[in-house]
Amino acid sequence: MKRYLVTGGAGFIGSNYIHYLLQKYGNEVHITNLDKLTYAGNLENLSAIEKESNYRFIKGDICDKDLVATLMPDIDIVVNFAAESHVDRSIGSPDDFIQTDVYGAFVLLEAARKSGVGKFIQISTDEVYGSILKGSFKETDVLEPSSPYSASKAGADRLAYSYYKTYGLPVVITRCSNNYGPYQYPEKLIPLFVTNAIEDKSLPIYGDGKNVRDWIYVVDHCDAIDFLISRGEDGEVYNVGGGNEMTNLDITDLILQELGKPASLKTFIADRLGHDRRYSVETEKIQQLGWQPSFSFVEAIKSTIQWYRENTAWWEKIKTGEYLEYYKSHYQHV
Ligand code: NAD
Ligand code: TDX
Repeated sequence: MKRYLVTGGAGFIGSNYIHYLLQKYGNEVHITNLDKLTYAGNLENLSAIEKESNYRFIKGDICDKDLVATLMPDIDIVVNFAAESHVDRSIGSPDDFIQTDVYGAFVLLEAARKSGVGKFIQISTDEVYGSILKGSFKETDVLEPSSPYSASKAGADRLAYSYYKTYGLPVVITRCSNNYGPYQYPEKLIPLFVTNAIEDKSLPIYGDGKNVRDWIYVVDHCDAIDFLISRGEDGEVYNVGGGNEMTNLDITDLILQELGKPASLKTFIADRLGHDRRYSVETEKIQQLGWQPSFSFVEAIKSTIQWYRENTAWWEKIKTGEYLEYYKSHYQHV
């Protein structure tokens, strides 16, 4: 039996990953989910599996050295999703990003080194490269992160590498493009626009809406991580992408069309500070190993939109209180 420590497992990708592992491996895995339950952590994402005997949840901070040190000796594989993950919040208040994304990764790496875990997967991001107008970034390209979020992720990414290089910790680093799917917090583009459109609220498009992102279905990302745990080489970085580059306007139009809502909901607002124009990663390296995404964008985006239609209770509960405070202060002019 493989014993996993999944950090940030109550968030969007982490919770999808826990579902993926349990579906694929059943009792062959044991999962410890360590999550601080920040505004982005939601145990409802895991209610279907919370009673499984090979799953346990621990509410705690990856920066808590003592707690992490007690958990690590029982672990074979660490998958570090825990992070502050929203670029806009990192512009407003970067502190937590530096703390969790960099120092938290350090605490995990240090404990993993001391107890000799078999594999440490650092979930990095394509944003560490910064923006590229033409062509695509390779794993060997220079990192030029633009936001406090991406800079903190770049710090953790290289720190993880240093633990391989210096101490021989079996680290693998993934740099994935923009994920979409169920359980994504409705501050990110797709769930924000889908849920706003369902509520007939405006869709706040930054700048001219022509920024480009590559979109990957979250289950494909989970599958790539699983693939790299067995096939990835220690000390290596792997780009992961969906091969679906679209402008934000394309995504917005698609959402409106799918929901049968009017174009008048589109509202252009002031651009995000330091807004990266385009992200694009070359995925040859992971493809050479034998992995590629299996979900079609057309199908998966439809089923994602459908999921938010069918699970209004999940996001209506989120879009209250603190969320509304953030929304009002961030989107003042909408
Ligand atoms: P998310 O914000 O939905 O979830 C983050 C989770 O981490 C939450 O459950 C939160 O409670 C937890 N957390 C935060 N600080 C913590 C701490 N100090 N200790 C323990 N838990 C803590 O984020 P997500 O979109 O699921 O992203 C997960 C990871 O994947 C992040 O590392 C992110 O940088 C990376 N990533 C995300 C995307 C994307 O498109 N969403 C793409 C590439 C990489
Ligand atoms: O209200 C909005 N209006 C808008 O035009 C929001 C929230 C976003 N946008 C634009 C900004 C981006 O060009 O949509 C695009 C996507 O924005 P986000 O959903 O905030 O994602 P992004 O900034 O691309 O970062 C995401 O992908 C990489 C994740 O949030 C990161 O965690 C991940 O590392």
